[in-house]
Amino acid sequence: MRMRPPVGATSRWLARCTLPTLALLVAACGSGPIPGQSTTTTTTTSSSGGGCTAATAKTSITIDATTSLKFAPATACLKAGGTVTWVNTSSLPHTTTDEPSLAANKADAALPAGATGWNQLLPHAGSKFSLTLKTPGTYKYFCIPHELLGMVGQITVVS
Ligand SMILES: [Cu+2]
Repeated sequence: MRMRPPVGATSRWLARCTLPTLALLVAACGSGPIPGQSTTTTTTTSSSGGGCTAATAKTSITIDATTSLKFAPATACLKAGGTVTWVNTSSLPHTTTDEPSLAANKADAALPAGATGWNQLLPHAGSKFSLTLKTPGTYKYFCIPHELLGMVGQITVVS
């Protein structure tokens, strides 16, 4: 009697393992870091952690809504009760908005518990909007037309 190799088992293994593995490899090659290329680990100073303290917080800050579809500075540190003023420095309409219900990406809007959101159009160059933030915590806001292009900002308020 001859022993036959388990052909059926092998082809089942091939179908089950090899193909998904190949697909995984292709996916990994497509999206993973390129070997040999240095992956820079950017240490972002999260303003909710280090960086923003009562000592470094400002009582008034100005944030530009720019032509390059950014808030500048993108992160700010404000003393509780301080005033933030947005200025449209571009010829495009922008908004400054912190209303979770208006965010395409929920992570782009955040308010400390008990704080009130806002939504203000800055229609043209020179448009300004000022707001006093009394409640300490992290405020994440965005520009409605440019949120998905990365026009988001964060203000940390400390007491
Ligand atoms: Cu905008």
